[in-house]
Amino acid sequence: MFPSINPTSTKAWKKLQKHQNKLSKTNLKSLFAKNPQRFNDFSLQFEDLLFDFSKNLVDDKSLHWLLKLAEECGLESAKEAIFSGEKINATENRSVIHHALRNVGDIPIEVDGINVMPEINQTLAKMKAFTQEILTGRWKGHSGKEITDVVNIGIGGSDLGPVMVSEALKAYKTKLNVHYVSNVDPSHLGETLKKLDSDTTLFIVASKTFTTQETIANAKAAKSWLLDSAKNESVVKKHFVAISTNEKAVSDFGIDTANMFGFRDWVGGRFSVWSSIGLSVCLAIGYDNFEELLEGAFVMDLHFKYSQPEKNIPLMMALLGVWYTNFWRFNSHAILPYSQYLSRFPAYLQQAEMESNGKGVDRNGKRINYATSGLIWGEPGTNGQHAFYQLLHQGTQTIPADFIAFAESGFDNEMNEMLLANFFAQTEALMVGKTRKEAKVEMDASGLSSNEIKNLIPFRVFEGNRPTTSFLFKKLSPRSLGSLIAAYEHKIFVQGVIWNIFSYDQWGVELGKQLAGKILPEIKKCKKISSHDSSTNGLINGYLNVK
Ligand code: G6Q
Repeated sequence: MFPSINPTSTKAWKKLQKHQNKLSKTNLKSLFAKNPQRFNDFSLQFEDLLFDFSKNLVDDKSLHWLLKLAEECGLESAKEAIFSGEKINATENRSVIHHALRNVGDIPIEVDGINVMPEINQTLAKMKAFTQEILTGRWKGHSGKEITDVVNIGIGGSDLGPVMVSEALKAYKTKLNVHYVSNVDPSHLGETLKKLDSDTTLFIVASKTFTTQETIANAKAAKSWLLDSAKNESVVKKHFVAISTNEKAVSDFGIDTANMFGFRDWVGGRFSVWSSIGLSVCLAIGYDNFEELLEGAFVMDLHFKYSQPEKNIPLMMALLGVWYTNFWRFNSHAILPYSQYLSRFPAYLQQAEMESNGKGVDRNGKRINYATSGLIWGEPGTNGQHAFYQLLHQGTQTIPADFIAFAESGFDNEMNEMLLANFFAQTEALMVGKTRKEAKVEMDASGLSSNEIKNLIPFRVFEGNRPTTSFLFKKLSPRSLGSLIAAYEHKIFVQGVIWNIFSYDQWGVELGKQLAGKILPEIKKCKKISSHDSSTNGLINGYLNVK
């Protein structure tokens, strides 16, 4: 296991504290003025991705010490540990090798002395064959009709990845309509089923554990819906398949285990889109495109594994995050894709980053006294511009943001250029702002009186100096998306190493589940409750009164 190091005890941490103090006295505009080569010095190219981090509050010295920080925190041995299958998810005694799922180079990766690649390749072959069965119409529903609609029932990691990727790659859509149901709110399944015909609908129950309350409740309701029209339990095998690690529970549910797609406990839910959890993606975009998604992630894995630190995109992403979180005390980070296709990407990253690195105890079980993951949030541009960008530009908090765009759209070029003009303009505006002088010249030109100018000027000034990172891809394709997701995964890993936390467990989601399990039988009894705090009692009793 790689060493557990308190990052605040490193030499680099102290240097960075001092340096931040110095750098806070300058601003982005002067950093650009000082170095005409700044864009060249602080941007990287990877395949068709131009990664521009020059509009960040960094200089050579900050990068030097941030790289040293990663080194002092044992990043190299941590990388060795994750890629070689060591059980770095120590609180669950598991390896963390989701990268094996996209190891298209087929390099052997061992867990407990066994190469996992043959099993992964077998599962991929099964997914491919199944996708072909459905897409060619060889697989028939109980009344002999072809499948037209697929409903993936899953939640959290068994939903967010597949739904995000299917949405992002809609341009590659097959003839199937793929729907996603996650919420135990009955309206989610109910509204989805309203549009569907049970003869032509296939359900994928996606649950690593196959015990998740919401998923099992939705799957049972879907089964009743099917049986309402089909009236015969034997039809279940034609309309239900499962993705799980729990064969017994799948079989107990009534799903033929021949139609079960497995994966292993070394895949965390939020990193499972690459596994058989991606079956709905295969059906949504076709198997070949799913394979390209894997390839895109694979090449990013190689880039992360082997590129020099100064040229390593995920490493830079991680270091910038640590720099802002721990040294500038910026506690939120916006994800702003200039692509409607990526509308679910911020939500996906919310889980990936916050569930992984939203931790307050270090790898020795000790409470930590430095910040870890801040809030991750966002919406596609330009919609966000007409909503919350006000705060980004003139609010009291500085919120570093990732801007993501694609040069080609596949649709109207004129509109796409409008979108891109906004993408370029926003990062520029956030950086340069608008001085009093500039605001005054502008208002003079618009014919305002000097009194009006005097009153309005404080509101028309933009301080600027708000950091952004731009990701400009040529095209949104399965390959580029795979690389983008994998880059964020590696960012999360690096940050977890520096923060000295366990990134791959999620104990924080347990307490609420336990309490819900206790409350459900209580509300079923329909009797006044007094066993909780007065607020919870009051709410439950309020519900019982109106029920
Ligand atoms: C992700 C989490 C969590 C998980 C869901 C669904 O990393 O573990 O979001 O994916 O709770 O779990 P199941 O797949 O077991 O239903």
